[in-house]
Amino acid sequence: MGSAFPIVGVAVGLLLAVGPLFRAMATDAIQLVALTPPDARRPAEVSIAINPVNPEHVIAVLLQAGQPGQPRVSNHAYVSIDGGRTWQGSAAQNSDGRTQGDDAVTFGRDGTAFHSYISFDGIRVARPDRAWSGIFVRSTRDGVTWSTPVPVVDHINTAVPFEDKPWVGIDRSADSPHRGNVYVAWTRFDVYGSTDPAHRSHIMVARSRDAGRTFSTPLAISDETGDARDSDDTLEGVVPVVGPGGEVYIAWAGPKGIVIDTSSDGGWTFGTDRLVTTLAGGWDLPVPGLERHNGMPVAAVDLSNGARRGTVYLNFIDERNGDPDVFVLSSSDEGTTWSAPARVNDDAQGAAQMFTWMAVDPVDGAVNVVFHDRRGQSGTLTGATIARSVDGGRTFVNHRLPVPAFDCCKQSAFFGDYNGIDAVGGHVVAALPVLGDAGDQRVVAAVARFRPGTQELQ
Ligand SMILES: [Ca+2]
Ligand SMILES: [Ca+2]
Ligand SMILES: [Ca+2]
Ligand SMILES: [Ca+2]
Repeated sequence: MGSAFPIVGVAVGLLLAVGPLFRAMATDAIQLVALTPPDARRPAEVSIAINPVNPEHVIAVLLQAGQPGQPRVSNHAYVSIDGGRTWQGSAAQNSDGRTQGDDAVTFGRDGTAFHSYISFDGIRVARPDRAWSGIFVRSTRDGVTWSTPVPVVDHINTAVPFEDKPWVGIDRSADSPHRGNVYVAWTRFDVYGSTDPAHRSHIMVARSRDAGRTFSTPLAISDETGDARDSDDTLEGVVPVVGPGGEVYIAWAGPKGIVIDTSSDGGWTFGTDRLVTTLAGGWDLPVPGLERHNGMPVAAVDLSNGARRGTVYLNFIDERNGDPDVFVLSSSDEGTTWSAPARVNDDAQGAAQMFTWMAVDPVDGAVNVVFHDRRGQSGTLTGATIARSVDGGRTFVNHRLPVPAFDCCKQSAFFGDYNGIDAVGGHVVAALPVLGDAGDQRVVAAVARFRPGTQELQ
């Protein structure tokens, strides 16, 4: 199902203004294109991955509201073979007509991509007609043809417990004894949204040692549980990442702040959770005009052959300065000790930054971050920024994306939980939802090509 359709990429704004006056502006060389077609309904929560074998091949996955007669919300995959300039998309399999979302995509070392997502029905309903709660993984070589989705976990005729917010990570290191392992981590709600203190949230992990064909029994790795409300005191935000020696890092946000747990045996056992940082205001950070906004942590490891190979990075948003700011901190000793957080956005205080995501380039080790940004705007007008560090996350250069400022407040927009970004060899592709003048929501891609290891845009 899901016919492919071509999308014409549109280079916007300053690309056309090539006068000498504009050449010095950072946005000159950043290209903004449509990722979703005009008939995509409320696309959001996009994850994006660049193929390390062929960096012109890029896959994005996201959720979209259904057309009449289709499931309420379902997921789609979009593919580019020209580095992110043009895209074509198709709907994911959804034969049960469930609600699908929380998409994540990651490439393995050999150019196989894995897509994880939730697939459910019947939450927040006392006696639903239909109920399911599953997490699935499928794989692809080209982004067009996908394997049959494999359940990591799937409850039939019930959404208790509710399995939520998964992320997929791959061991891509040639030196790892566990290379090729596929890890999926997520939040298990005893009862989703429950205020009963007996109902808890847990961080779960499962692994596959056969390229996603089968998964292990889920293992609870969180030493302390959270509540089940889907807010500050709920355990959420896992992004499993793997270091050069196969060490697995899983960080999440909860009542104490961001904690991390690690595995040194390929995901068979995990250890004692360690606190990385407190989160001022928690991870649930409401901002005007958005249905939901959070600062859950994003993890990445430097797999380059540079000086910082093996450094673990965490990216998050909190309100330690009084309003939402984006931060990055790092560990060069496998998560034992952490640097002080560096503020990524370089504006004065007072404006909200939102929906951060981070990619550490496996070629040059640069740290690339994307977020929505209200700096320099009045009220709820919103733009977007990518920021890049070539000094191990200590300092960042901010580049305003050529996104026309849009007003979230005309409608309470649902952007989900995250944006997408990936980077290979200085080629950075970010994807995020924006609103048009008529309030129409679409996902755009920003393509930037930096000279590897530098701040210089090509
Ligand atoms: Ca979500
Ligand atoms: Ca643990
Ligand atoms: Ca909060
Ligand atoms: Ca701010």
